[in-house]
Amino acid sequence: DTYADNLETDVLIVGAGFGGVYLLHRLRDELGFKCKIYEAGKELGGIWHWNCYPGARVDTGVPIYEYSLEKVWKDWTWTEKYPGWSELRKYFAHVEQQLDVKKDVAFDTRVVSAQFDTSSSKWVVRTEDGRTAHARYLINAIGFAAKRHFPDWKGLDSFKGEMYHSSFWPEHGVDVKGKHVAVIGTGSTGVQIAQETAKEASSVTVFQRTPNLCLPMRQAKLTREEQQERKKDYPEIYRHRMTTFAGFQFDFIKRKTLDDSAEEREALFEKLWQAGGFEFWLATYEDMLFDKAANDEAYNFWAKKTRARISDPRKRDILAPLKQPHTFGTKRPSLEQDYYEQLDKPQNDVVDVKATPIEEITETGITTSDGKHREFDLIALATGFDSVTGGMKNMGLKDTDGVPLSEKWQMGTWSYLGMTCNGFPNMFFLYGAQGPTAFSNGPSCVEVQGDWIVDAIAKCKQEGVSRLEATKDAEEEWRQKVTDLSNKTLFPGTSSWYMGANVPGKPREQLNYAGGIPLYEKECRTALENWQGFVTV
Ligand code: NA7
Repeated sequence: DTYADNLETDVLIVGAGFGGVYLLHRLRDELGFKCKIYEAGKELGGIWHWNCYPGARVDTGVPIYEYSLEKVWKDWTWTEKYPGWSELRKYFAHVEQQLDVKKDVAFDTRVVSAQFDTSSSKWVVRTEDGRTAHARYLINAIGFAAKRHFPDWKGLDSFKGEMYHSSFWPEHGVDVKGKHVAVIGTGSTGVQIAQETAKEASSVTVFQRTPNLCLPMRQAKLTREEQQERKKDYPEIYRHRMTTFAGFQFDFIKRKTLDDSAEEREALFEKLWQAGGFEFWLATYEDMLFDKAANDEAYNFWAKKTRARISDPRKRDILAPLKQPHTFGTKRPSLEQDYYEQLDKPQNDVVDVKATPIEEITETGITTSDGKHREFDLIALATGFDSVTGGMKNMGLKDTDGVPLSEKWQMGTWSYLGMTCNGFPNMFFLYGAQGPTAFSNGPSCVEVQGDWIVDAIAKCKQEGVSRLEATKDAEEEWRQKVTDLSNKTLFPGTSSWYMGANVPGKPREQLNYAGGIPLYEKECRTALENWQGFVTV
């Protein structure tokens, strides 16, 4: 029984999003392991279960943001190029129909502690409501946004209107008609909430600390026929996505920005801009994220295009300043449809909270440091997450000496291959720290790492290995590799959640592997060949 007080299983997976479901399917259905999933939410889907705020939508176009499993894509049809959250939920219902996952998922089950018992060589995992599971392998598939971030503003609890963090949005929606809405934060989430609520609310005021250098989404309706027609190419599309840096259908072009003439550059930028989506970010010149002069060209093009869409000069200078607020693409650009036009409307506003930070949330609204108090009916907190590491630090994981992972990772993050940790034998994680995570398409990352984890577990079984553990040296080397790769890029110079810089007190370090999926896969596969960097017992 999946909900047993004392659950015995070969593999315990935590999280039933893209990662957990993929692992369960491969380990259970292809390799015959006994597998269970513990999931804190009430349904499959991970972030698409939690994210039901207005406008929540995936920023990766069909058919890239989905499983490469033919069994799943064969009979599935999307209605839009960039699907919204409710369609992603339907996708997971379809996944359930095809893969029959749920019988092995315990929902409403939050893990609060886990430690490897060296005498039995099994993980002992406890849940919030007092159940215990024993498993030979533990896999954390909790995603990179499992722990919410709330800044500690004075008076946060005193607001008498409605206030929701984006990932706690009421499932059945909130009627914003006639309401004055504040959106705090301009990450992908804040941009989507502002753009969508502006269509119905009386007013929307965005509190922006850093401008999001948004790219045009160019949403499109999709027909069943055109998708059916394209499906003959899907196997090749999915094979190809693993050969690209970020696991997409496109890749950086092998040319440097300043090698082209100004006209050629303008023409390429225009082409990428018209294509929409992430192309202007990830299908551009190969030096854009490495060279400041190259990056300036991208920023200037972005600013020219975006400023032209905003008629109010004050708003224009806040949303799309002439002076680059940070190097282009070193914070996650959101895709937008009419974000700028919506905020340009007279009833809507944008407040620059870098210039005048939020000082207090009151019973009726928000006070900024210039003494101005603005009243609202609803405050949307789009302030993000303790991204990448926060979730795993929050699960009560302890190493074999009883030292919490939160302590091990207090001054920085140590892992091997972004999937294993010294002191945590037979534990794997994916779509987390020091993997391609934030620099890749989620399903691509999950499949690269998931396949590796599946093969590692199969190899352990085949070789009679009862305990697989990364060495300390291997961790040090991996951390160095992650840092070196990042230091060649422009990412370290920008305060972003990629660098742990969004949560006060969090160590500043690169949290993601910046070498791209093909190189990452090669490194992981080499290590697997002869257990390089591991101790096996
Ligand atoms: P993000 O991208 O972390 O965005 C959070 C936003 O909240 C960001 O604009 C922050 O400004 C802002 N923020 C955070 N703390 C404050 C304070 N104290 N004052 C003002 N503004 C603040 O989270 P999202 O949910 O939008 O997106 C998460 C990822 O999920 C996304 O990148 C996708 O990959 C999917 P800052 O930029 O730090 O100045």
